[in-house]
Amino acid sequence: VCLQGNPNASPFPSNFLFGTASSSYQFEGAFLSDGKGLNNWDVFTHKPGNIMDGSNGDTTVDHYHLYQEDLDLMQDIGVNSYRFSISWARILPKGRFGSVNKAGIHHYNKLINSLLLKGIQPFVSLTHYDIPQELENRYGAWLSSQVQEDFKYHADICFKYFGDRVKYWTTFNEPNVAVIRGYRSGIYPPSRCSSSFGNCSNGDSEKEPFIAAHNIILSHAAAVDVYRTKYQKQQGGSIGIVMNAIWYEPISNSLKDKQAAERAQAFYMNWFLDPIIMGKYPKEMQEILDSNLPSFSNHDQEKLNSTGLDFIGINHYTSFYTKDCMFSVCEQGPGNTKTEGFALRTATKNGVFIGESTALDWLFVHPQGMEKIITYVKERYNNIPMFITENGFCENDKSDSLTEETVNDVNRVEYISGYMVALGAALRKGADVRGYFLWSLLDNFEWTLGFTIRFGLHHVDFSTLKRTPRGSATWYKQFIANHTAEKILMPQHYPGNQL
Ligand code: PNW
Repeated sequence: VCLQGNPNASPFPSNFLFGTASSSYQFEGAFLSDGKGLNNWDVFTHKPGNIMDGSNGDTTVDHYHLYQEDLDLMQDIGVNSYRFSISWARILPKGRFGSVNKAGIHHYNKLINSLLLKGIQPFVSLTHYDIPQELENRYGAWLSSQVQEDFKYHADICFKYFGDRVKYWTTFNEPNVAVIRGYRSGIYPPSRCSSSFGNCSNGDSEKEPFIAAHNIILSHAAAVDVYRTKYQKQQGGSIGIVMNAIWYEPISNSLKDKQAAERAQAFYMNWFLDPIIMGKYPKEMQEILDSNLPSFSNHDQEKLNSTGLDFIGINHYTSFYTKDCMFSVCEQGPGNTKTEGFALRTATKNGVFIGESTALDWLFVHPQGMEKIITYVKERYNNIPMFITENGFCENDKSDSLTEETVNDVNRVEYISGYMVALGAALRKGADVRGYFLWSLLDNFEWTLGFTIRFGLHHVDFSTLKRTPRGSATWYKQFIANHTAEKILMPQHYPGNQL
């Protein structure tokens, strides 16, 4: 049915992917089962003081064993896709320095086959912040160019064993967040930083994030190269990368603040996407960082040019105001350093927040940011296909008890519906967005915050592992049903005060 021109028609194309997202470390548990090797997060969470509530991902929601139950929950919601990541150390306990763990292959085969039986498309990340600890110990993981060989090897094995059924691959999840937190502030493994940026002095916050990023970009290119040359033709899938994307809103209309917002994007998202898509780092980074920014050899350059991307995955949750600190004098604060492009990020303007604040200090409810970031990516990267690979809302709830308030999650529903309106608006303006994945199906292990905050469409009691649907699960189910029926009335304006 052609509903184009009908202003009330659903803006979502009929083959749009609606799903939920997860990651292996946050969901699987079974950290020592069936031959899995230790990864960087296993080691990190076991060091006292690293995780707020002293917890770890040893068991978490035990998705490794309970995945059938979780797939039933997905089927009940009516999603047609599931985004998850493969635990690298489950496939290759010692990277390329040991053998392939057949039990790991077997596990993901079962998961993928069960998904397909339910008509749910697997959408798979090759890593989501995790790397076998062996590679950290041997050569310092992302700081060494040797890692490119290991990532390529891992990718090759995943394509070989799973690529006949997996049609959507992503190489990395949010490498920008991983390197900023792992090598600048030091709050994620391998906990490296200089004292001016974090609570450690074992690294170099001005150089190492750029070295790690450089190796990640080249590892991505190596994996895409393997896919293109050995697999893509017969398997017929596509491959992309997932970036964390914040909308940076200039705090004023001045040219300086607009340029600051542009620098903030350059030093965050475009840092990875520009080299992968256009073969070079953003000019703002080149100008400001000079010798702290690694350069690509001719050989690297050729690799980048010949590999590229089939789509961009965007994890979008939040927006910040951005203020110029390169040409104007301004206060110290996040973003106002040479390493970050002298662009101060702030949640308030004249004392008013950019959006409602939440349980996370970086998460503000600003649905317009969704439309703006999609439009920005569309324009910068020539209308490349996009997927919203994560979006979601968390609440602060340290207790496992089920209350009316925890089940009836009206704030989450309000957040998601607002962001959906914004996504719909971007689609109507012609953005080529092909899917949306909610973070997340279940409450789960939220990295350094442990189990203190909850992102789930389902509540999980972490002592019994019982899953209970929240109001948002019902809401999402209804939303998908309406939009796949192609007849829903989709509001075209943000509710009341949001514009
Ligand atoms: C993502 N930000 O991290 C991760 O991919 C997930 O593993 C995680 O559980 C989820 O979002 C919720 O935190 C983010 O600064 C890190 O905007 C940083 C930001 C957003 C998401």
